[in-house]
Amino acid sequence: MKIGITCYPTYGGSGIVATELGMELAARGHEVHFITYSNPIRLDAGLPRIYYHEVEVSTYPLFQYPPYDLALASRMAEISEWQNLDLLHVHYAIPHSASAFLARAMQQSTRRLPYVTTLHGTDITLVGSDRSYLPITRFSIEQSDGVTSISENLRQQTFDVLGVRKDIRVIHNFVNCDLYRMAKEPHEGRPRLLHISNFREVKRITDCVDILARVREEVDCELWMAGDGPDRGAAERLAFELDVHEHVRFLGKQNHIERLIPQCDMLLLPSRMESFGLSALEAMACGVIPVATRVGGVPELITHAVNGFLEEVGDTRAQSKRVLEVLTNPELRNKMKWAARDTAESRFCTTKIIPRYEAFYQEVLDI
Ligand code: GMT
Repeated sequence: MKIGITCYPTYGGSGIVATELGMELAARGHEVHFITYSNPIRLDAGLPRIYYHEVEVSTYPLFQYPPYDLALASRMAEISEWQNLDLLHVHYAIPHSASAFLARAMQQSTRRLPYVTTLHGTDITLVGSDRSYLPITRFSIEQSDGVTSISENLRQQTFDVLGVRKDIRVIHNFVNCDLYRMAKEPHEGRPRLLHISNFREVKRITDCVDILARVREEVDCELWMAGDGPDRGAAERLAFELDVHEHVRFLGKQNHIERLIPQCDMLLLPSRMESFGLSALEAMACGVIPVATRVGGVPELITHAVNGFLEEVGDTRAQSKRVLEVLTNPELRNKMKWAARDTAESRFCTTKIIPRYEAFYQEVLDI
């Protein structure tokens, strides 16, 4: 198949899933065309059958807000025609789904250009439910030729919050289990906690610092913070206030997260909301045990006290206790890290999930 993929190319779970999906599809013989405003961060554009088409948004004094969604629709329409694409697959409903709707409508009458929309989370739970975007989000989702959601919980929320009346196929996030592997040797030095995100408010990254301070009352350990975003300053300030700043390393945005994760012992994911929790899955594939919050689709991945822990949002005391439980009990740690790896391998490996996307595309094309 010839597939056009659009996503947010910057740091964020939806862009990562879209990029890795594209690369996996290309590895399986499909031709994949990324149509985005910059090169997706994890994209290896040197791979065979991968193409990148930039969306240029020109500005004009009249435009207080340059119309990116229109530039995207134009680019989608022309690339689809020039490259003879079979379908468009857009990740994150706003505004990509509406742009794909326009691109589809712009095709010559003899040409069919179906589009698939994948819902990732905040496109429904935060932005999509905002009154200014709700009608167009619902419309462009319902107009899609196929809709997928990355968890059962998000599927249900799309019905409940947005009132969408259309079938939605659940296709969970995935991980490449050959790339994301357990460390061969234990790392040197003290235990290491890890957090990975784009440091937005919804991620509650200051909770990670609070958890570190609590754990450090009993066990000497450090915290690695991978990523960047608006709440970094608040986390740094709290680290000073709690006198743990010497034990927190802000690593910035990381391109090879698969090299970083195996150097850590536990992953913290204290989010207020999480439709799935891709970073927890990536950690689990490396045998790094997650301590997360019981929100959204996370329980579809983590089974409490088996392959990770689930605690209430904001309860840093309970979350730090779970960290201590693992760090002070090598037997429990060993059992849980293998259970985590097994979950990733048996349910969420690319080998299991990518064929589900391929089958879904075929269904859409066959309609
Ligand atoms: O929240 C993020 O880190 C980014 C966000 C996005 O939409 O880019 O992530 C969402 O999509 C990921 C990939 O499908 C999911 O694993 C995350 O759970 C989801 N984030 C939220 O729901 C907050």
